[in-house]
Amino acid sequence: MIQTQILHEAPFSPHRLNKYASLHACGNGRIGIRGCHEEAYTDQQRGMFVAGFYHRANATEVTELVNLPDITGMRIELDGESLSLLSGTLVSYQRELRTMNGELYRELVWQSPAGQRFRIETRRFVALSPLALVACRLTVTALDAAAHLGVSTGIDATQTNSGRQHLNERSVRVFDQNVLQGGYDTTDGQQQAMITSQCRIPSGASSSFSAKNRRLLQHISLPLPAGEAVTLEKFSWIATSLDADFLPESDWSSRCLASLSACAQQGYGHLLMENTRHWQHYWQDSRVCVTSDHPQDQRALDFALYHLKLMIPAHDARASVAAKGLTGEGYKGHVFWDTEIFILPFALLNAPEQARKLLEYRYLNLTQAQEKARRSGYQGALFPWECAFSGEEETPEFAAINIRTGQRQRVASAMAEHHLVADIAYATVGYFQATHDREFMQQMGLALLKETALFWMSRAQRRGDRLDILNVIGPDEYTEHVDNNAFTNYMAHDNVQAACRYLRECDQQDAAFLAQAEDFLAHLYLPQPDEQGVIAQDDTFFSKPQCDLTAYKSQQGTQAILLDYSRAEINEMQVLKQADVVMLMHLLPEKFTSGCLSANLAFYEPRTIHDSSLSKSVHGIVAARSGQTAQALQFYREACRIDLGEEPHSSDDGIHAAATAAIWLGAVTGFAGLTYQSGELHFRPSLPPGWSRLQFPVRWRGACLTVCLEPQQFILSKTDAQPLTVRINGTAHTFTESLVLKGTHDEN
Ligand code: IFM
Repeated sequence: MIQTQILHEAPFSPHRLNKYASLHACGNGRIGIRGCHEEAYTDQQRGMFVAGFYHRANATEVTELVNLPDITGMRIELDGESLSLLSGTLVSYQRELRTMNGELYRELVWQSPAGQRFRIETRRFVALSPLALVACRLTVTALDAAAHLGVSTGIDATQTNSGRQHLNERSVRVFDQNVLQGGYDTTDGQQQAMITSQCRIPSGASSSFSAKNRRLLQHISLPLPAGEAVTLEKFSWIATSLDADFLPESDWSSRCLASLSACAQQGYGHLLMENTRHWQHYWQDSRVCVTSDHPQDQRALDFALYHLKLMIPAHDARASVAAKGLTGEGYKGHVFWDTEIFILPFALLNAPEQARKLLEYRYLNLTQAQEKARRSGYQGALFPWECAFSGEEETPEFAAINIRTGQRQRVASAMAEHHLVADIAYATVGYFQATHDREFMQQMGLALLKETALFWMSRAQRRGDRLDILNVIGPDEYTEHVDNNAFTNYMAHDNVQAACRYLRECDQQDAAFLAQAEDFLAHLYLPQPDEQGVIAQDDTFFSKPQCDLTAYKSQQGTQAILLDYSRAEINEMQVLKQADVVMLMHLLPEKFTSGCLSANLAFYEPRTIHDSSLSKSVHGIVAARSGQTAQALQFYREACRIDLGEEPHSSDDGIHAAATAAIWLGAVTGFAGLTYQSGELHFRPSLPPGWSRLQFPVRWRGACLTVCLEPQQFILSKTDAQPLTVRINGTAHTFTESLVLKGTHDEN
């Protein structure tokens, strides 16, 4: 059994309710359930989400991932007193997420205001298989004297997305005095959800049911003999109209009842054992192991891989990864470049078929992207900056209101943050490099590459002898509407180059396209490093004044600078929200020297607040690649703390999916220096101080590799005997089963 790190919450604090609801979420890539307590607390935000289940509440709102009716809530009454950790006395408390099997576990002793002590244990998990199953268990022991237990639980459709109600209750029923079922339609009638729940209650318990005010509940009442543990189990089946086996109403209802009953019969313990088996396969195949003087490093990696499993919808190409995964309402559940650039590499090198699905998601939305390009006056495909289910642009028109001015700030990303187009092409190339999946290339990849390339070719403007890309927002969202953002130009160039290459290789020559593309490649302006090795972020960046960011850096992640300056003012200063040129160095490191990486890191980092969670990790990777391992480790650990740090509200509306994936990226592409974009597997190992071993698996063109780095040696092994060529610090090595190299660490 692989004992991955447990994520503890201790002690209980009402201030951290929502942070831990996000961190302690359970899920399986299809369903995500926030790790809320069974009993209610005023500020606690419950949440259950299904990947791809989006809806727009009304014309003034944006589409969002629907917060579905709640099934985990329980009102627990002990001798007539409602359990609340804010009343009575909390004698002992322990809550932990068991990443090794996906179970959220809580054990506490509570002394009620009347002075009676009870031991309470709650457990829950979302099954990895079947993907519709959720299991919960409550065990109560009266420690002092016999008592009475009352539990009310069921399906609570008063749940909203922060007040926005997406669902109409279509039907509620109780079957056989035992099973609850609620049928819900989105208010536009386009999607349906069917939730079925059933409790296994001890003999001697009595039960009644109620359906009132959108709550379908079972009320269970039973005696608690002194010192005897009493257990209640609850199983739920979450079905939606997105499911492959979705059926017309009555068949659907009975199918859900039958599926749930078959699982419930097995009982919580057996189902948990099955779930443990599935999670153990996952850990066996994907775990990154680090031997470090800092136990938090392994904990961060286990946390990241746990949540990566929860966020990637491996079952359905119509859904992708939301910016908060399925752990909260943040960013409305929309999909950003975070997926292709931060999350997809993990899928690609561990379960490539999942990376293929993420790209298929974009391919399925190609027509909408072509339409967006047309509407904006361009050719090819302009993918929406924020995407949900329809493939349309979902970026809200306005950001949150500024309560001092009463003004809403327009969000310009949908109009100008176009680098996403090249990011998708970049991921397409990476997928092909790592898999040589020719069928994908023929069916989807070439279309993605060509349409994205056509976009750039129409987007660039000829000024004199060169082509410029004007009026864009690069990754740094504090700098808007600039010309020749270096990141965008280099990535666009890479995009068009890849389109030409693969169209030629796949014999899909289109003479007119290739001629136009060659002209684009020859003339697109690619800003070069200056004498210090620094590349200008855009045409005007160097002419802007630098300002002291100390105060803002100390509050990074909070966007505190927006309280002191308007966006227009920030735009005129050398202030970065997040990695931009440094991001370019991360994605296309082979285009720049190690000295150039260091120079840009040194120049841009003091000007970067890291107000985006996508920033720190990338600085860490570039620092590692340029041999500055101590600095890299510092960035890495700070990036790990975005969700795992002490800040009580950092993750209230969901974990940061990209930052979570970047914990894996930092270890693998940073400290092991793994790259694959150019076609071969490259390593540039640079273990940081305090790390004596780093080991992780890689799937590469059908082979299963294990990579192991130690300070003085680098070991690669694989299970098949096919020769494979890899590059270590630039030197090619061909091996069959294993490769052991001494003294490989990059000293530059
Ligand atoms: O995609 C990011 C963007 O780069 C910075 N703001 C948040 C988005 C979602 O994570």
